[in-house]
Amino acid sequence: MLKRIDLRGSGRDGAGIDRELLPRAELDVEAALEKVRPICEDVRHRGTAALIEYAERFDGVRIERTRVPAEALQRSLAELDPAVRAALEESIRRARLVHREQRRTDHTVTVVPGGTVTERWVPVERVGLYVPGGNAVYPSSVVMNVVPAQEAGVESLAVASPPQKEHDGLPHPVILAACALLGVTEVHAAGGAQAVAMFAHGTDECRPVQLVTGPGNIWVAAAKRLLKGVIGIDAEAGPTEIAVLADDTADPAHVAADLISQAEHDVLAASVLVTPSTALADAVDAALIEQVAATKHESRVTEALTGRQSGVVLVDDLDHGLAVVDAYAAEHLEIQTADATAVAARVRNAGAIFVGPWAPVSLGDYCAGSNHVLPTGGCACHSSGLSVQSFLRGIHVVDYSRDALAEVTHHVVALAEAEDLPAHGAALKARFDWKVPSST
Ligand code: HSO
Ligand code: ZN
Repeated sequence: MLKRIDLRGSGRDGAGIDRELLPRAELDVEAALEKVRPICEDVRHRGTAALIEYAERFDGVRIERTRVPAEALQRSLAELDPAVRAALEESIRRARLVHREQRRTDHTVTVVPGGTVTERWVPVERVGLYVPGGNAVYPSSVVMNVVPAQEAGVESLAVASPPQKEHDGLPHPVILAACALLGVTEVHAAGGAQAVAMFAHGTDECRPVQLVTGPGNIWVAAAKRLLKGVIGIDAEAGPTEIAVLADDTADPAHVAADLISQAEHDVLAASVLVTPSTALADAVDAALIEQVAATKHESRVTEALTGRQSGVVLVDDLDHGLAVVDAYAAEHLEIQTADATAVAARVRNAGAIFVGPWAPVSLGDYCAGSNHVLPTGGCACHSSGLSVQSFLRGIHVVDYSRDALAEVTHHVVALAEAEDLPAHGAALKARFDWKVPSST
């Protein structure tokens, strides 16, 4: 079922693997920019009136305001399936345990006697979180975005999600219930690019935010790219991806199930198995054929697994496999090998690593305590997933005494002159009655 890429004996370490052998799908966000620009401008000028019109045009529903009334939030929570409520509560509890530990404390370094630099960690004051509402309704993503923001100390948090025709123009009720469980009180029925513009420019119902996070479709990605600068944004999320590094100790049925689990998201999702064992590759393939036939979203999964972006990579040994998974830099990487902990410790590039037979990616999607908003498209080689840090800014606070400044003035003056910026040096000299040289 999966195409096979045989790197055994090739001497190839997998460099460029995602460009040639397993090319990741790319969305043409640039092309969407031109469509999104007038929508964002319109929201900037006409505010809520524009959002109401776009709800009718794009979501097919008449709304009177974007702000979801408090009673609707409470009603959705009251009507939530108790099993889903219990699961969300556990997901939130575990995520809080992990993210609380990511908080940072201010740190002061005494550079010289009387001269200190403190790094002060300050949360962004107001954040907008976008939650998609189309094919994918992911209350778990509400948890993964809201929990780190709250643990970072963000004071004001607003959620936007598309108005749903089936729900009287309110966002999906499970999204509303998740917001209520998390203590989010400001939710707006707004979707697509117009929701990002609402966050960026503000309306009479929604104060502008400073940072927008959360997944979304191509229009949301284009609006984020367009308005970056007016607002901060998180990374642009691409299709989800799973790589499994496995040897013949792995259970092929479990490996197959995990590959299918992420293929279920999207026809463009990437499922990659890297193994030195042809026996495992054969067994996983057989298990895939059996399991895919029985899975609910069979056609989507089949398209993802047979797409150019998915496949089995045969490698010489685990060292070779590690080089390949590092080159690929998967969003999610499972290690299903003997001594998985030691193998996992050697991985350099991955959004998140799932160690051994009892840590499937689906656990991390919902209830491990880890965050599931992770770098895709190979960005795991330079970026991290969403965390408390994503909502903090480190501000350097510089505090020098007269003596500490006097002692370093000649160095500042020398560097300023080397850069032909004598006024920089003069700013220090002026404090010590140094004569400012005339510029002849
Ligand atoms: N695997 C997705 C997150 C998700 N899975 C949400 C299920 N719901 C990207 O990490
Ligand atoms: Zn998932």
